[in-house]
Formats: sequence, structure tokens, C-alpha cells
Amino acid sequence: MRVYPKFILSATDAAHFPAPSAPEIAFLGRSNVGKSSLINALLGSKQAHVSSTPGRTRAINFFSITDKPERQQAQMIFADLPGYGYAKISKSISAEWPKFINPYLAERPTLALCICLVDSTIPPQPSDIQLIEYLQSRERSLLVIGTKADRLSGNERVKAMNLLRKGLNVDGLLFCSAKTGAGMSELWQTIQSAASEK
Ligand SMILES: Nc1nc2c(ncn2[C@@H]2O[C@H](COP(=O)(O)OP(=O)(O)O)[C@@H](O)[C@H]2O)c(=O)[nH]1
Ligand SMILES: [Mg+2]
Repeated sequence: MRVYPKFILSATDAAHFPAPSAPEIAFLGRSNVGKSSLINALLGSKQAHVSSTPGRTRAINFFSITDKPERQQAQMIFADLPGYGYAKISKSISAEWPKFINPYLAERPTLALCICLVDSTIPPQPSDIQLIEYLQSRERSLLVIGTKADRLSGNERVKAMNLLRKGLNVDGLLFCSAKTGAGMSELWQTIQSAASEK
């Protein structure tokens, strides 16, 4: 699928959020989980890449997504949230995250889907569990993605899938690879159906 992403703005405060319009898809994950790589693979371009020092991006970056370059109105908006879990000593998400993140996740009326990225090559992490519990408590639609799945053999994949499902307390889990493109068409389908239901 060919889409045209356009950077809207970088918000460091709730007052800077764009006015709610098209359905939003939020991307969340620990620093280094492969979030930038996955978004770039999804968009098939480097346009969305906002260069940053890992763990230092303390903003929500908004991108409008259209299927035709001449189209003015966004069909959906991607919201790239700051990475978390970067501190060596694991702090709670709320302590580490800027104050405007939780209100975004809890209250944003146009938020259609939260895509939570977890590293498929490591066991469930406390910060991931905490974020997913928070989103579940707010009754947000969420999709958990296991990233870097190309690093696992078939056997390891089955093991990792079971471990993550149990540890994160989710039914569905999609394994993806930004490197090979595995899982990308399923991911697009989920995004589009979430956006059309909003
Ligand atoms: N093998 C493999 N490595 C990946 C994949 N996605 C990201 N990486 C690597 O993981 C590291 C972090 O990726 P990046 O996208 O910058 O993570 P971010 O901090 O979450 O935005 C980089 O070294 C990437 O090359 C993937 O699908 N497969
Ligand atoms: Mg990044």
C-alpha cells in the first residue's frame, strides 16, 4: 500500500496537540524496540523519520497520512510517542514520562488504536506490562507487536509468542520485522479497520 505521510507537528504539551480530526494511531514502545524502523517500513519512506538521540525524544510527533499526495484532508494521523524504559534503573512510566502523555492516552477523543511494540527477542518487560495494563484500564483498543521477529527461528518464535502473550496478558500478538517486511500487511489491515471503525 502506497501512502503519503506528512509531518504535522511535534507536541511537548497538551496545548500543542493538533485539533482532533482524523482517527489517530498511536505508536508506543521502549526506546530501541524498533519503533522508528517499523514506522518507516510501514510508510515505505524515510520521510517520517525524526532523528533523535534514543530516549531523548520527549514529544509526540504527529503525521497525517493520505492515500493521494494531492489530498489535503488526512485519512488518519499517526502519533509517534516518546520511547520509555530507557533509564537503567527501571522507573515507573508515569515518573519517567512527561506529564502530557497519560492525558493523551486517556482522553484523546480521536485515538483509534494504540500499537504497543515489544521486543520479541526478550522476555516481557515490567514497563511494557505497566503500559498495557494502563491502556486496558482505559479500555483503549490496542495491538501488541513483537518486533525484530527476523531474529528468531520458527521454534523460538512459538516460545516467544506464548511467553509474551502470558506475560503481557493479551490474546492477540502480531510478530513483525521491519527488516524483512514480515507482518506488515496484517498490520496495515488492523490499522485500517481500527481507523474506519472510529
Ligand atoms: N533485526 C532487526 N533489527 C531491527 C528491526 N527493527 C529495528 N531494528 C534495530 O533495532 C535498533 C533500534 O531501532 P530503532 O528503529 O531506532 O528503534 P526505536 O528507538 O524504537 O525507534 C536498530 O539498531 C535497528 O537496526 C528489525 O525488524 N529486525
Ligand atoms: Mg526512534
